[in-house]
Amino acid sequence: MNKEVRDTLYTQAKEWVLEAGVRVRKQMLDPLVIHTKSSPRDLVTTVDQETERFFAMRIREQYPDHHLISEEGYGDRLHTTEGVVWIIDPIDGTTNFIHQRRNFAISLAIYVDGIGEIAFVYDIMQDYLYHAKRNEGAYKNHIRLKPLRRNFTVSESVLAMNNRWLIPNTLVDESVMEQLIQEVRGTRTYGSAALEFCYVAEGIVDGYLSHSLCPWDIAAGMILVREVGGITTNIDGDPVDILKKNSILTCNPSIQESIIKDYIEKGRKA
Ligand code: 2AM
Ligand code: CA
Repeated sequence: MNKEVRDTLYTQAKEWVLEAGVRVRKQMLDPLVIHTKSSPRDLVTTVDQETERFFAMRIREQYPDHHLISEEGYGDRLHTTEGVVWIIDPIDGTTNFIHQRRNFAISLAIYVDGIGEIAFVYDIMQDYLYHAKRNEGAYKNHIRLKPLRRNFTVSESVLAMNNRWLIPNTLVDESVMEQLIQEVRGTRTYGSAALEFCYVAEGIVDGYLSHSLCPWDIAAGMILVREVGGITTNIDGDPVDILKKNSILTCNPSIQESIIKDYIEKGRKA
């Protein structure tokens, strides 16, 4: 994709993200209509659905040859990353949206032949727009994010992770994760994967670990983290498959190897 085409696409996507933000803020004034999906913890509101529809209709009309991967059913079932693929979560952090009315975001990424070209994560309530174009750096509103700090250890880091790592799970022995939590300066749980990626990119946390995330939770965040020198893999250090669910470690390179070798590998369940 040449620069001119990409810049036009970026401008259009940005306009839609900001417009969707205005709509969400307005819709929040009315009572939310909430449904459960796979479990009582897996929630969706009509705002999630309407926001996704907003994007899907515009993309399909303006770019009929582009593809869409998204959470709430308006997307395509893709088996390849060929072509231009929009990857959208209309509301990332739906539990926060419902219970806290903050700490949720619109996540929108555009991949071309599997390579992340454009990213937006919009924290609607704070009015923070994180954005990036490949090889042009990452920004929070008009401020360019700095390259990630280097040469520090796990004991000097802050990690984003949730407490599911401490309850019986199939991935990593809980006692090993307890050791990791004891070693770091602190842990934080924000409840929006897209924002947690932004915080890694911003350097306010040094890594984020999750058991299982979908393409729309990570697609934009991975681009933002990459643009400041961070790395995103699964928890074994292997590349992420953007078409599937993955375990996730997005991280500052200074501590990535140690988190995998000194902790995850030691407690990895079969
Ligand atoms: P969502 O709000 O768009 O569903 C919460 O820790 C983070 O994990 C959120 O980004 C949430 O995205 C994501 N997530 C993915 N699958 C989930 C699930 N089954 N239940 C709750 N959160 C999920
Ligand atoms: Ca969502």
